[in-house]
Amino acid sequence: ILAGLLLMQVIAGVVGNGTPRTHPYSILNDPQADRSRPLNADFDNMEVSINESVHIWPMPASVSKGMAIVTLARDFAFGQADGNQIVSATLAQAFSRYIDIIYRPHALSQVASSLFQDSNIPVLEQLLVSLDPSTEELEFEVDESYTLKVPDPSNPSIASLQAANVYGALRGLETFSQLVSYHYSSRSLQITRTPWIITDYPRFPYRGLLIDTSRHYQPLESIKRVIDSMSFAKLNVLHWHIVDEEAFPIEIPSYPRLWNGAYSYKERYTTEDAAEIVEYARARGIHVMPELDVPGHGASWGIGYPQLWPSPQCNEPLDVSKEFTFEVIDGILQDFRALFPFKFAHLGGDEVNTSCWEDSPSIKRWLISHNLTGQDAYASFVIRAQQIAIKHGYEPVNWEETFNTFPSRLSKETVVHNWLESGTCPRAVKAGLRCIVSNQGTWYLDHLDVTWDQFYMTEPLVNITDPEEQKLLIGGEVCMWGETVDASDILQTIWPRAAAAAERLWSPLSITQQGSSDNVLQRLQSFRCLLDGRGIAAAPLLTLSGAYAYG
Ligand code: CP6
Repeated sequence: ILAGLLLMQVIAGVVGNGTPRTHPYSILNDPQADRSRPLNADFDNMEVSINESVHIWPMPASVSKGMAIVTLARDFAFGQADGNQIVSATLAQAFSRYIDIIYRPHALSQVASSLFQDSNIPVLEQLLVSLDPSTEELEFEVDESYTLKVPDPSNPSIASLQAANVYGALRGLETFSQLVSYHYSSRSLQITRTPWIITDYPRFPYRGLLIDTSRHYQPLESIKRVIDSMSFAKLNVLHWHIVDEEAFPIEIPSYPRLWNGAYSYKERYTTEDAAEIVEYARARGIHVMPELDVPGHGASWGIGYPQLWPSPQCNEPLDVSKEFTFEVIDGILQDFRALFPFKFAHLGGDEVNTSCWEDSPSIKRWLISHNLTGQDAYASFVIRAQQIAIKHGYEPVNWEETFNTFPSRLSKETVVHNWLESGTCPRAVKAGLRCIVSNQGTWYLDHLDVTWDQFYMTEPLVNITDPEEQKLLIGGEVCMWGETVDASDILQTIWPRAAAAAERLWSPLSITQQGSSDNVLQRLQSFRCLLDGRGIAAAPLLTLSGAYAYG
């Protein structure tokens, strides 16, 4: 029956709010509720002034707004502009998500359904989306631009959203949802400051967030909430640091004992789980980049395959002297290729201490016979892992130590991932390599003393002036390492500070370079409330004493 209903909606070309919603926890269902007081009396003094600017986060590239107002029709719906076109499955899903988002806090609209549509205010019946013929495939650098008009001048009862493809449309739907607010006394959903004309596109194609499921396992539902919240901030790459020395939680069919290194049988991801995460993210315009951090962070691999350990006293870096080590990497990357369609795979390469190799007699003999120092062997390990990744169709990303130690040996396809020094990306792009900024001083979310404005003020292009070099800086990523967070606190540790970086990565420099002013703070406060309203725990920006939270 559900499938039939959905099909009918798809045939009709719209997915919308045909019937008014009730909320299971509505005051209407509460036998204790005091019904003697008119509800609107409680809320009238909370009326939002029509002159108050509507807050959008991250700020679009170009915004023009007016002084009028529209109210959403009771049966407001999303649709595709060309009625003959079949609604894309991705778009149809997004329509239903955004109808839920727009209506979720408004159970009270039921109370006075006769007032729901204020006849003095123009009514917006539909948001119609037009897409150029497009692919549903989520490719890196897919065009995420859109133009949103509310209402459309050609027809005041509709809003229009134009995008090159469904992924631009997703960004535009998010912006549209941020324009809608609940108007208490009339019990209506309104968009103030119309007409809006918003033209928007991202500043950088790579806007990432790292999560780490090795230090603490994250249940699928926790990862999905992270993905939901990323889409609200227009972040588009989930860097999944799946495995590290503490635990190996993912199933690798080619080497089925690897996930013996998980914390427990429950704290693991099957290949189906991973595929579910990838599809969940894709439907929200988010790429998933898996990481295999070699050779330094691999101790957990040896739980299932102890021959990967250099010696009983030395569990990492992985044994550089054995062919088996590279066979396992080959098997993992082959299995990854079937699960993770993103063009990049992250191969780690950070924090490699080679003294352990030199202390292991068999590896020391191997080093001598191959005339290699520990550092040489580190470089050749990373290069070989890169070649395996490239063979499987991935372009490799590596942490900056690889570039800092042996820049000329890295594949030209390498993306350097900064974390240590602010000068790394300027040097990497000068050397012709692409680079991602994750400055640990300002973009590491596990550093709780770093404030939102430090996140906001981190400029990826600092000290990169040549336009050709600027193009190689593909974006940035905030990092939520897992040592101190699990499902109980990951969201409020990520948010709202990650949002500050998200605006830096999405909005034009002309907007963010004006700095972390009170205006920006107010808008970020609104975004934090929006997250909380959507069920995403986001921490307060201000404490009650007025000091900034986080330092
Ligand atoms: N794990 C891995 C980590 C870190 C890195 N790699 C890390 C280092 C320093 C800080 C935070 C995280 N926990 N595999 C560095 C890229 Cl402050």
